[in-house]
Amino acid sequence: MFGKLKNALEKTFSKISQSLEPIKSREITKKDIDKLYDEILFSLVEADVAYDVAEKIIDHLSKKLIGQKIGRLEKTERFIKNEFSKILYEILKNGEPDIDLESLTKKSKPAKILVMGVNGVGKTTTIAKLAKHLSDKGYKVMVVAADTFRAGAQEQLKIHCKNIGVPIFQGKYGSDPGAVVHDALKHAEKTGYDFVIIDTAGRQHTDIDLMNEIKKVVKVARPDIKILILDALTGNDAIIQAEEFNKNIGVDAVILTKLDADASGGPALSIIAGIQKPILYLGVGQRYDDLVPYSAEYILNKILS
Ligand SMILES: Nc1nc2c(ncn2[C@@H]2O[C@H](COP(=O)(O)OP(=O)(O)OP(=O)(O)O)[C@@H](O)[C@H]2O)c(=O)[nH]1
Ligand SMILES: [Mg+2]
Repeated sequence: MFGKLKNALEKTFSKISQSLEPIKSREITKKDIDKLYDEILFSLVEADVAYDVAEKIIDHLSKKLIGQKIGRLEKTERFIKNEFSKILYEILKNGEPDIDLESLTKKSKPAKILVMGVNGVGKTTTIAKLAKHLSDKGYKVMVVAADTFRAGAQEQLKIHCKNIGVPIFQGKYGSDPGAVVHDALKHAEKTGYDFVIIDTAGRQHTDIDLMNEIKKVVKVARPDIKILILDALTGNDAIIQAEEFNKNIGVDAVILTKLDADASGGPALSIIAGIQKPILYLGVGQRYDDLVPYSAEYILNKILS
């Protein structure tokens, strides 16, 4: 996970400190940094960090370095690493959520979680992980298979639910997902569930009909939280997905999946920096327990450890 970015940063730290070594006797000037600017930018962009994020990191670093006096090489390298770590932490901290799923049950019962996103990002798998997580904590959870569109979607969720021991409310293929959700919620209210998690069909944000369809589901479900699933591997496109879903449906929080498959790290960092939404969890594998709460520390450790 994140090897490419980690290597790029390590190289950058030693490159900057080596380049600054000859000017030991005086303070670092803007001119010294300007000479290095393109090189640092290039190494970050090469590790798939979005251009504007890379610029933000370097601008911060420049501000910190200008006026500093350089000490021994190792000391300089440590200083640079420290400053990198601070700016990365600041960027990553923005994604930390001020909401948590469990608190939703305090204001509504059942608490309704709507999960949405484009095709194949990991919605159904993440729902199984979430359902298991909440059920393990002692909550009564029901999952709704409102993907009545893709062949096999109902069966896929049914297998997950059987594996984790959580009940499923299924719909018929081709039926209106809004109607499935309506019936499911009626059932859940009667039965006394704490959480209802709604799985929806994958849809491209450019598909007007399918975006209208999910608007209808939202109207019927009145979810307590609308979670957008984003695939860490999609990089910049994930930011566009977040903007479009937010504009059309409203996004309360994000879960970023497939971090384990992100050999680079740059795309994940760029998504976290770019989406301007709280990130609840990270998907870090295909097993049910491969879901970790998002924190700046977690990502920072993966990038800089
Ligand atoms: N490595 C890895 N794979 C994941 C993760 N989350 C989901 N996947 C895999 O991604 C693939 C698609 O997952 P689904 O859960 O079916 O995705 P979906 O968004 O429901 O797909 P549609 O319903 O077709 O839109 C599956 O092979 C999952 O095992 C993750 O965190 N890490
Ligand atoms: Mg699915």
